Amino acid sequence: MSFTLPALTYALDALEPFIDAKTMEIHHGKHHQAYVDNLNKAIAGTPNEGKTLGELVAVAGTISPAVRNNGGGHWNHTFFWESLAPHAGGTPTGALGDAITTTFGSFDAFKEKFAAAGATRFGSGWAWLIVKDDKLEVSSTPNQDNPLMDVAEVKGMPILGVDVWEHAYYLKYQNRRPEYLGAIWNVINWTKVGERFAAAK
Ligand code: MN3
Repeated sequence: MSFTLPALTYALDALEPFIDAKTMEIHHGKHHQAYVDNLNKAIAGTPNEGKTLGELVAVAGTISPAVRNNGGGHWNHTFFWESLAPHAGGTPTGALGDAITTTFGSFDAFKEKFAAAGATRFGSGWAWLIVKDDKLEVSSTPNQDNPLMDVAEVKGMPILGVDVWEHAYYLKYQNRRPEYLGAIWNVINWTKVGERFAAAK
């Protein structure tokens, strides 16, 4: 059994104008596909073949860099596509909205902290909102690492992840990563993030 690229649940141009169709086409169809293909190659004929993606990610520090990077890439991008939706964004409500206000002071303060985590991640990586010891926390990881990995500086259960690799925004935003991180709030699927929050508690 090998890993496969999950189909998007929305059209490539559905996140316009915030994330352009060409970026989505290349990001999902080329970059994510490559992580899947390279992960399958890296585990073929090894004891890691047949393990779940979650099992591989949990032991990232003890497996080959190819499995760590491509397994992380597959996990992170699958999670990212599900974190986004057309006609989404707005302000999270319910238990998640309350927890964000309690933890960060306000939704705007949270957004600032999250964007800062993404903007200051040197090189390529990810910004995260995680649940750690029943509390919300903002963190970031390098490359294709994530907070579920044994190697993560800050470990926890991710409920939102945003890709800050240049391939995620360069066609539209070029070097303006903060602008991309400002626009992405328009397409965050807070319903999904709220479900993850409920499951993580
Ligand atoms: Mn990416």
